[in-house]
Amino acid sequence: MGETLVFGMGATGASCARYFARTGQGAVFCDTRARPPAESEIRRAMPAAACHAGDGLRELPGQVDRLLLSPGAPTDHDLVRQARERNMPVISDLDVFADANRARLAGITGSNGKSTVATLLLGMLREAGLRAGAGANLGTPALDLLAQRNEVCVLELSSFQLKRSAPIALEAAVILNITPDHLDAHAGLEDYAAAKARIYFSCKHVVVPADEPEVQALAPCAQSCSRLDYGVGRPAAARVGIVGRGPQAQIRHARTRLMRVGESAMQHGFQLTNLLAALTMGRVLGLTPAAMRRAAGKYRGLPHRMQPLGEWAGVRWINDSKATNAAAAAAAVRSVPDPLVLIAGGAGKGLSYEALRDALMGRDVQVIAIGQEAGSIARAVGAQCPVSRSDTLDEAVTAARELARPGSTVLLAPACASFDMFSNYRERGRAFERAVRAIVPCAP
Ligand code: UMA
Ligand code: ADP
Repeated sequence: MGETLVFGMGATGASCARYFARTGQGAVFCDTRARPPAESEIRRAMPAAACHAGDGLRELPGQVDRLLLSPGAPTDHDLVRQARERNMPVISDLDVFADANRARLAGITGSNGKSTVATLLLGMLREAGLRAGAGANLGTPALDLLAQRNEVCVLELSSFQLKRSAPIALEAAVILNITPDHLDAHAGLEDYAAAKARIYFSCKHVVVPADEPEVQALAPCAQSCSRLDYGVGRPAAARVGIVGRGPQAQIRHARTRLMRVGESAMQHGFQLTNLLAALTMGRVLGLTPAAMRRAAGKYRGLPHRMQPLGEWAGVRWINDSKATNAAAAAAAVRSVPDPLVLIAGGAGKGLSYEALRDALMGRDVQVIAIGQEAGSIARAVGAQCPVSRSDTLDEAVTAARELARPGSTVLLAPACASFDMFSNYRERGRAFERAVRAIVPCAP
């Protein structure tokens, strides 16, 4: 058997090195970056393997008989063209994972909410007594999950991962929503949606949000799979829904009670929708309502996603640094009351801010725009509300303190990537938290 050329020396490349070392397979590694982040990790795992960074590799090495593309590796690179010309298999780490995997698999994709639903579902599986792990886009690369010997794995799948892999045999799969994101890397919204739709291709139980027409249009009607929808409407045989209002409302599938809304902290708006998604996935995976209820009751959310930082002088501070597109920021804005001070901006993805503008319409809100996109944000939302600009996140926090009044919420929901000022959304969220703590000494 020949060797695999692994394109990408990041987290995925490193997981390939560990897996190939463990299974005694040969590999060569390359990356267009001059200093790929996981090069030393790869050299440690496979000391004999060649690693080519930057422009180092121009021709496919003779011993290579397949090309493995990491999710961020460029598909228009000459090495990819050469592989296709030679009819060489072009695969992903998920293809290698799927060949070796023996665990039951649940897949989650969507533009927003993936990590939240994946980690909540993981909690439900564990609460049900199953040995379960979660990974792929979530952080732990899929090949590293193999070493955990799980009974069930939750795979958070990005459009890049889905597009680069053969359909994965998933026991249950959901597309949470489809709104514009990553369009710089896809041919358009249709191409992006088509990549997401691949999650349903080889799936036994298809889970579909009832209130997302874009996803409804992608759900297969094949007899080979079952389908269960979820939404805030009435429950039915084919839908997990809600009866009643407020915390006492019952979440049910047909007549089966799954839990009361008030038993979870995720009681409103998109958080409630995420709870319904996880419950519906748990339901088709055969989990008991009691296990799901316990997990939902314990779930406190992930850092940098609507993370409350505390309250000072009647002002609530919330870190939603992970809101990296307009739809996410719009959902965040809709989930908090007025008066609102919104800090938004960062590095653009070539997307429109229309969704954010619509969410701000008629609200008592002041926007503080930051980063490269400050001008575009100001142009997009300036007709709806007052917009000021700050040069740094620290300055924006100081300005927010001036603008906020008792009862206000200050929300960081950038609607943008972070790469103009930070290395990722986590660093941006931590910087926000530090800045808030520096001026708000009473925050816990
Ligand atoms: N890159 C190059 N040249 C290369 C290879 C990569 O310039 O030859 C650049 C790409 O532009 C990309 C970056 O390097 O932005 C990282 O690419 P990678 O393929 O090396 O990424 P990994 O470190 O392997 O991480 C990937 C996912 N990253 C991306 O899809 C960009 C991680 O998702 C995932 O956790 C990891 O695999 C394990 O499965 C992160 C992510 O940002 C969280 N995902 C995007 C998102 O959620 O919006 C899709
Ligand atoms: P992902 O992994 O898809 O990026 P996360 O669960 O990390 O999703 O949430 C990222 C951000 O998206 C959150 O901070 C919030 O602003 C927004 N969000 C979460 N769930 C939803 C949803 N169901 N619909 C719209 N926006 C959402």
